[in-house]
Amino acid sequence: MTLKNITLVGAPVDVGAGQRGCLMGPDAYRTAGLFETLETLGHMVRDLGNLSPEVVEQAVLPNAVVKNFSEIASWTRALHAYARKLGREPGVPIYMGGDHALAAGTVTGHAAAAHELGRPLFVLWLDAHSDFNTLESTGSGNLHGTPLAFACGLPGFDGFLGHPLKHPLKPENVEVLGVRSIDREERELLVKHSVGISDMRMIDETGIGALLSPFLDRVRAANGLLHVSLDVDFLDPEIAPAVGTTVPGGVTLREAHLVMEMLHDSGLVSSLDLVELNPFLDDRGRTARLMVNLVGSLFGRRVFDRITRSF
Ligand code: NNH
Ligand code: MN
Ligand code: MN
Ligand code: MN
Repeated sequence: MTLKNITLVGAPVDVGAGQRGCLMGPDAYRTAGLFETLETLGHMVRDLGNLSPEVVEQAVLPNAVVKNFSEIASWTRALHAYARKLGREPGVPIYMGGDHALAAGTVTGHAAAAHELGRPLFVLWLDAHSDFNTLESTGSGNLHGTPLAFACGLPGFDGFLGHPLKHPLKPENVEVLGVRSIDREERELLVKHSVGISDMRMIDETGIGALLSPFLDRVRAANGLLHVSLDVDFLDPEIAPAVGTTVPGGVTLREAHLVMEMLHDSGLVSSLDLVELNPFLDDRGRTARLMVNLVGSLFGRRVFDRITRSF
């Protein structure tokens, strides 16, 4: 197994979500043993602690319903700069959220770094939602519903970085997997921009592995970098209750582990977001521990290895 240099970064942002509490996420991952899990697998792990954003001027909003725009713009700028720097170095950063608005910074920072390395960035968005609202289309005004649209260069987001996005993702290099809740206008935007989408029906009919494989093949064929953005609500709420936006009918434990194992085997993952964990809603830490377990699978733990080691 290839051992990695893994960098943990906490991003305790929670004003992008409709409910408070995700700011406790980074500490919940630490408490659930994320560092130790990765270290036990043999990786070199460092924890850079939690990031805090720069101060931003009040911005003029295109849509009065949008909440906490200045705070999210501050986080976006801080995380973008950080991810851009980490993305040029060898090793795999793990961004411990925090709500999904943090991906506005991490994904665009890694897209900029990939551009500088002369490689395309691909994004696997594991989520019950597609987070493809613009500042115009959002009905809730919660900015965690918008980062993928921003990262794909949709208009109206210049306030996030204070200038237009220079290196947008190609929407066809994105795969949204596990989706089961899309807003009406958001759906039109996804279709218009040809974003790759695999919903729960496709997972049921085809199998999650058969859907993921061709995407990984494309990343490999393009010599691409792969950013994975894992939203807790990708998982079925029965196994992962600690999230403000549960949607029934989610991905099972077995499907989620298969995805993580396939990602590990591919060797392609270059950066990872862990988002939307709300420890305030957890049941004795079980969602945090499940997420840590999944990350363990993504970084090489196997049931078979465990059996051979302990018997
Ligand atoms: N689409 C909805 C919105 O824009 C929900 C987004 N909520 C999420 N996304 N949890 O992952 O408000
Ligand atoms: Mn999300
Ligand atoms: Mn450039
Ligand atoms: Mn979601």
